[in-house]
Amino acid sequence: MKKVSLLFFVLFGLLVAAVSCAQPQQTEGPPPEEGIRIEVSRRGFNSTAGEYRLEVEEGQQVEITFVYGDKDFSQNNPHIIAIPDLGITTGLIDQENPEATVRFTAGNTGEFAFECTKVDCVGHTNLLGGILVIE
Ligand SMILES: [Cu+2]
Repeated sequence: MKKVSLLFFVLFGLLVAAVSCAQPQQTEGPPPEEGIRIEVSRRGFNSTAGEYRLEVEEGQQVEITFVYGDKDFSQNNPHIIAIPDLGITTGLIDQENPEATVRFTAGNTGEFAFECTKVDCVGHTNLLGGILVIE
């Protein structure tokens, strides 16, 4: 009888070990926020001339990558994107520097304009209607 109960405990132990090994690994903390990518071109933000709204949650860690979208254009067409009320600006976005990433925490709720500040870019008026909505 002792041998049987010993065998039972050994088998039970192996079963517990097998099950716990099969559990997927838990990662600590919430998953990182997905980065937001917005194409910037003479056609507008993501080819949207006029108002372009981007909504984020209050308190969210925001990462926006602005991507040069004028590669199909005959000339280099540099842009600089700013969110003036949040004191955020990219460097030059052009053929040589086709991506610019900004990171910030979405603080107070509200609507904050973002636009191209390179006034001589082709299609400039299509890049004046960005609105970051923090809700
Ligand atoms: Cu521009």
